[in-house]
Amino acid sequence: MKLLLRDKVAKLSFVALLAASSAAMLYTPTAAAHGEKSQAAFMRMRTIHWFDLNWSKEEVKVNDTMTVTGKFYVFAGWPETVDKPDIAFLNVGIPGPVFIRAGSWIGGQLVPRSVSLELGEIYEFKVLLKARRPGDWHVHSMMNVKGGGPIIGPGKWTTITGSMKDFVNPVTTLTGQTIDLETYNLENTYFWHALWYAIGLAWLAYWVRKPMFIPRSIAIESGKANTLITSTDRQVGIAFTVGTIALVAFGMTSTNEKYPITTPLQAGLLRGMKPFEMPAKTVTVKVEDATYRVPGRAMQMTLKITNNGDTSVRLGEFQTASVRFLDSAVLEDTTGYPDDLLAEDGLTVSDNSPLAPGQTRTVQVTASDAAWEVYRLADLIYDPDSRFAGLLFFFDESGKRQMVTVDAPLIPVFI
Ligand SMILES: [Cu+2]
Repeated sequence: MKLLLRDKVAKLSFVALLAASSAAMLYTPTAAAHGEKSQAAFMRMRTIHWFDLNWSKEEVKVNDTMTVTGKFYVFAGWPETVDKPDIAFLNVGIPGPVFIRAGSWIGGQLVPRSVSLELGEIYEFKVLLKARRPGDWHVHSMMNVKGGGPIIGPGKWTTITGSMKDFVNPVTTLTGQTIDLETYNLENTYFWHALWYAIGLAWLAYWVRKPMFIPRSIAIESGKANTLITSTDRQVGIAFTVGTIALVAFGMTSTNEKYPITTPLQAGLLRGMKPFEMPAKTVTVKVEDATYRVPGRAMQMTLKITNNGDTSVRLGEFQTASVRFLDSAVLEDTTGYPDDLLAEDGLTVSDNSPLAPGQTRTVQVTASDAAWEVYRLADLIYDPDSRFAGLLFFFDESGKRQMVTVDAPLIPVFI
């Protein structure tokens, strides 16, 4: 009696677990952000440096499009622990399909598939997005690197207005038929899912009715395993097998008849992407030392800057992991860069007077902002290889910009 009760409980728990796990698969809650802050700081600082980002709209209606454009520098000092971007895919980081990606380009070339990127090069990119689901969404640029994971760029809040009911995604197939990908053959998808689900449940229901677990174990141990399966069980088993094979065969024939022309999903790798040429560098920078002061949330670098050009220059910006530290006396942001990633006055230079051609000057540069902690970049100091890297932007008298990269060890200071 006791045994039977225990078996019933076990059966019920099994069914409950099954129902719960199926329900969990169907339940997808809305996520507002994507854990960009929890990605290791060294990944954001030493892999892909995103800059000159522009989100063409802050508010967009369902079915309207917007673009995310900018440039990214594939860091020359790519960490050894992350696979090189030999196979990479330009993407966007958004909470699910709230936009559809209508197209993406690197260096003007359409990149619907993976690309091979060269370390030390700069590339220009553009992603065209079409609004699908209303709401406030954080839209990031993103590079998926095989063996490296998704490398996320800066995110900006974008609002989609309107109603998802109105969303359409028409495409013309190679056979000249125009279909709406949003709803195309949806009934068929629902039908087949429901059918296989029902068959699966029927199969389980048939066996769950019988003694399970403990009685079965006892029967097997006492050498009565043969008694567990009746001839009806065998017939049912055969019926399910034959039925499944017949259903698959029928599905395949009817699909082939209805759609005689199909092409496989296209994959492959695009090589030789065109890099973006930045103006020639005339400034050289040597990092003498760099420290991060934990209590002050500030990074201090001693930089030896040499100007080999023919016009004087000033340091206007330091950027790392998408956080921009500006010296407002030299540079003000007019692009609407996300506030939380912009330290408008976060860059202090001990002497930022114009550095004349031919001159060398050693300066103390401090990049301070709550972003070090908020974006968890300071976690870097707990890495076994605690290095930082970033982009320095210098501006000459006519406002022309040049970019210099820095890459050096970072020593934490706790007092
Ligand atoms: Cu985000």
